[in-house]
Amino acid sequence: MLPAIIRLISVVWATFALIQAAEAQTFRLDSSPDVVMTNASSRDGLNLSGGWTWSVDPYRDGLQGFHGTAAGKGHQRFDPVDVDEATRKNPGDLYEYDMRRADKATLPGSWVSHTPELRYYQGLMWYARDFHYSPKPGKRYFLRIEAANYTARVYLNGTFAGAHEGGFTPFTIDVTGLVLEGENSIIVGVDSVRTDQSVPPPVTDWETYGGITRDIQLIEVPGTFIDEAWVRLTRDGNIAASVRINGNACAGQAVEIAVPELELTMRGTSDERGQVELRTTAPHKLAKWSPENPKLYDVVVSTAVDRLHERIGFRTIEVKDEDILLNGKSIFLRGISMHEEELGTSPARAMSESSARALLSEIKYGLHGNFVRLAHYPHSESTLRLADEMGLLVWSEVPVYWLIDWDSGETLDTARSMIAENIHRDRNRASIILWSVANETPVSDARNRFLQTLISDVRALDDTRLITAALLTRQTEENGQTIAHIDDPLTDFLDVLAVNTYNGWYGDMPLDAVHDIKWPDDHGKPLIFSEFGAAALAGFHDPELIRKFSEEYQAEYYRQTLDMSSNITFLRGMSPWILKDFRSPRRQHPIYQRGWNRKGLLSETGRRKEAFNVLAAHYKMLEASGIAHRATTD
Ligand code: GCB
Repeated sequence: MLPAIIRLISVVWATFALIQAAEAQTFRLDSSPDVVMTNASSRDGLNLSGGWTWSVDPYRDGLQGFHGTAAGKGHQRFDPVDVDEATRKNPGDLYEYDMRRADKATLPGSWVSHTPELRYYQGLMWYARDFHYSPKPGKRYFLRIEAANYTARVYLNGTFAGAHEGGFTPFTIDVTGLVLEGENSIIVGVDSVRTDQSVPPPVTDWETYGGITRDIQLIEVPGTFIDEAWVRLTRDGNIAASVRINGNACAGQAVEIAVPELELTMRGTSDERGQVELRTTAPHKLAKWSPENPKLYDVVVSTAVDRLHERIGFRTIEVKDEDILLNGKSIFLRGISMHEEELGTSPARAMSESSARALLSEIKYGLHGNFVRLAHYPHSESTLRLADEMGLLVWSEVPVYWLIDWDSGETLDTARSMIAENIHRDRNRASIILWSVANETPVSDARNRFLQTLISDVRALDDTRLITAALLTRQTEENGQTIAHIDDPLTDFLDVLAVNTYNGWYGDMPLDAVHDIKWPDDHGKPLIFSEFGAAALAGFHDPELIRKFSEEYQAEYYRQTLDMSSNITFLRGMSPWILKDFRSPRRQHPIYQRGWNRKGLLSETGRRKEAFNVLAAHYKMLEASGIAHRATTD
């Protein structure tokens, strides 16, 4: 018999736990975006991608006068004035810009491709375009920009409509009442400059690609609309749905979710916050999504006045001891890392669906892969949808990279918003199995606290995926043997351990010693090699010796590292660095690099290097030997 006080404590605790569970069901945080707009591209409205005029503004003259006061009339580039007409009327007026007659570029795409002078430009850029529209009474209107790098200010018909920080996640601004009948003007000021408080910080190992790099859309929805629908398979075999209605009449709405192919319908009524949580046992005939069978179902969410379509795959992902289980079966992740940068000699981060398909096809069909690490920031929604369709498992991450200002509350808020925007946008993607909160960050108490906050946000927003971070290791020498220790304190908070390891490329370890490194199994958790790699200039062969930057060196590095990996009993996957050579201003060897990080297995134009074949052969062997799906449960 428990003493009364202990019973009381357990009752209070149990009640608290129930409340906690109920709160977890709210599926939103303070850092969640006000408007999610699930499957935004399927919504009515107007795609505003295409021709925009641009005006470079390195001194931010359009925002501020030279004594720090507000910009004067002839400088306000957000003002939709027709400068030519205005100066005809008042010939004495002085304008030192003219957005209507400025040069034109096609958006989305970074300004690096507008003109060669902008190749290394960092600063403010103004973009403008006009569009014709007829807003309908009772409808609501939103401007959505899928990505503007790094901060953006949006003006509609001269009125400031909203701003956003973060170069890789979407933002949706309510412009109901600002859209006019007939001609409209939209002007966006995009500033690529990052400070030490930004995420990522100013120094990275990739090209910044300032500008508007993903689609721009004017969205039209009913006054009360379905803002978000997250539909998934839970680990206990239910189909669960969380829906959020936005609008004055959001409470008490009858909501229906149908998966016609499964003859499944769920119904509920939204609460006072416009939210509804539904769940039902998954039908027996449900075909689970996997790389081998990337089955997607049409899902229709409806209310009396709105209807939202999605394509969703259902699968489970979990960890059991040192295994990663996809649909209950142990899986080995045969992956590669990839930046959001299209093939070609002058990429501009204009990642169309066909550019993404070309790269993902090299992974799936060229390398025999089943996994991609989308580094080092959220990639475009269309790439994720493609991964769903093609059957590639995905690691998704936020650019909490290298040296973040761990003590800054603002930086933490920025990172929290980013991860929330990413998760809200992508929670319906079966392909994503891992959310990563950081890459190669230096251990400190402040950093640990920062990352633990992100981890608990991720757990609150998504209880169906696994959490990881790309960590660094500590190496020791014992009796002539190199031991790699994974002793970052963050390991306690991660579901899957991940490390970047570059022995044989960075440091002075000879190549033929790499295969012999030992990896003690100290955590009882699965490990992924989130990076390893060596650089080679495609076509560079030195007949005399195996040397850095030659294809032979890179290939031998892969052989050695893959050999090493085969001895690690708790290794469950890898995403070597990297699929394709990518732009990086840090890399300036005049012969081999010239602004490119050459660790790609493909050159910038897609030419396969020798190491590509080494990894492809390894993955083919793993696939054939069934290591891809080693049954450990049922
Ligand atoms: C890393 C970083 C990655 C770099 C890579 C390299 O560890 O995570 O962003 O590009 O190394 O090439 O050194």
